Amino acid sequence: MLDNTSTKSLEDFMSFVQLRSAGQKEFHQAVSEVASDVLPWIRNKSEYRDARVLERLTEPDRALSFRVCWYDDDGELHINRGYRVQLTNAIGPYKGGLRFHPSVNESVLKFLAFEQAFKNSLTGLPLGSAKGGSDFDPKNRSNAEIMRFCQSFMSELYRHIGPDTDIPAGDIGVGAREIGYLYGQYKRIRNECVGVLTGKGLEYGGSALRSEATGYGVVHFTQCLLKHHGLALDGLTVAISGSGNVALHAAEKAVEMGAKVITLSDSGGYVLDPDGMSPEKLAWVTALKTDRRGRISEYVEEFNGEYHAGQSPWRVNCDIAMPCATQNEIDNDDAIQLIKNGCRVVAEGSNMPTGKDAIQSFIDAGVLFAPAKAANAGGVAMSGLEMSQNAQKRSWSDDELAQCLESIMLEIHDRCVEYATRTEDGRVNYRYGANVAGFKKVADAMLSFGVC
Ligand code: NDP
Ligand code: 2IT
Repeated sequence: MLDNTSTKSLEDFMSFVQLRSAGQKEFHQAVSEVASDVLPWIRNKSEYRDARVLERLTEPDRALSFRVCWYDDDGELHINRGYRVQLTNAIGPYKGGLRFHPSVNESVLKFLAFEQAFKNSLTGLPLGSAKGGSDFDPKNRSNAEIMRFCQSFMSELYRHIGPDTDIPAGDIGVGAREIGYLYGQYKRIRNECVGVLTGKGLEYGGSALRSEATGYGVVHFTQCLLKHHGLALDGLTVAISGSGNVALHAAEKAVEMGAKVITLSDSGGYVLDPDGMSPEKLAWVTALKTDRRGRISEYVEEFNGEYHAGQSPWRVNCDIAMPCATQNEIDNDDAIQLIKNGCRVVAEGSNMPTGKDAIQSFIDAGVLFAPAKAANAGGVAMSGLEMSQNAQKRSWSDDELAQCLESIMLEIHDRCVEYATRTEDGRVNYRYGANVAGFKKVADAMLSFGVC
């Protein structure tokens, strides 16, 4: 066992983490990004250092993995691996999404659960942190296959979750359809109608605005950041990656607020529409992706524009970049190109889309950088409000929830600003502010519990 590494350099701290989680590179990346801000902040705060709070947070409360067997439509048996990483319940029950994607492994879920701890803390709501999912690939699977997979997955997961214990939700590959199948199976097993999942359908206990909340929240946060620096969204050009839940709702809200959205993407490539995407064009993409489950390349057959196969949208001229697809979408070369092309703001819709050196390039160049744990927290915040509605057994109106979302995003912005460092010309370092503000609440709760 290494000495108390909270008192040492980032390198020493990371060697402690790497020793205990060999090969988990996404997890190391997420921890290193947080530790590079939190370690200097706790340097003269012995209460956190002596209790080794940051190190304890790098060891999940528990990480479960389980076998998931299911039959495809041809009667062939498949075996996938299911996971739930319960990172900390210091400030509330474990809370975080489920991801179904072939890239899912323990490292990816530990990074996502680690990020979730600080994000959930920033919302101001009593939400602990977890993440789960499977290496199951839902692409090109029939509804019946998705249903059988979800039923088999929940047949094990149900024993580890509960409305006051752990409340999963959606993420990549898990949307309204999957949440329906998962909740249906939970109900069959437990014979209980409770708020054990969020992102539920409106007919069976879901919250208005949950599906929109992450993307809308990214745009609300961006507006707060722009306003704080004397700027406005109206008339700015936005490049967005992804064409799933987060990307399409971010695009919709950005257009509503007067911005011009010129790109969307999927894992095949990106489309550039120099005229900008209207609400009608975005509605067409939503139908393409949710009803027909088609490819973004079809956009240019329907509308004007260019399709760039195998590329991401970071070579275009834009004022704002909003990565909304997956982790590590923007490397340092992309960052340098975006800066050259006039990008002034990066707002992360996806989790950890920007590499550590790319973040530093943005900050050094004076680009305003909104980290995921702050900018995309609207989704889990609305999940928290879904839990409150389920506990009260009532539903709040669209207007009430829209107002709650806007004010939560403003509060998150202001929490970041309160703890952030600033450049000489007054630009806020939101990465630092989000990491420290997110850490402080979880750490203070952990200190109250003693050593556990
Ligand atoms: P969806 O499954 O709805 O959409 C994901 C999008 O990203 C699709 O367009 C998909 O393309 C693309 N994508 C996924 N993996 C890759 C990859 N390896 N390379 C290129 N493109 C890829 O997921 P969400 O919109 O819900 O999630 C997007 C991001 O936002 C994730 O990082 C998620 O963790 C984060 N997030 C989601 C929240 C939510 O409430 N849903 C809340 C907060 C964050 P294709 O279809 O071709 O795979
Ligand atoms: O990354 C995330 O914040 C989510 N996928 C949403 C989690 C949730 O519990 O709503």
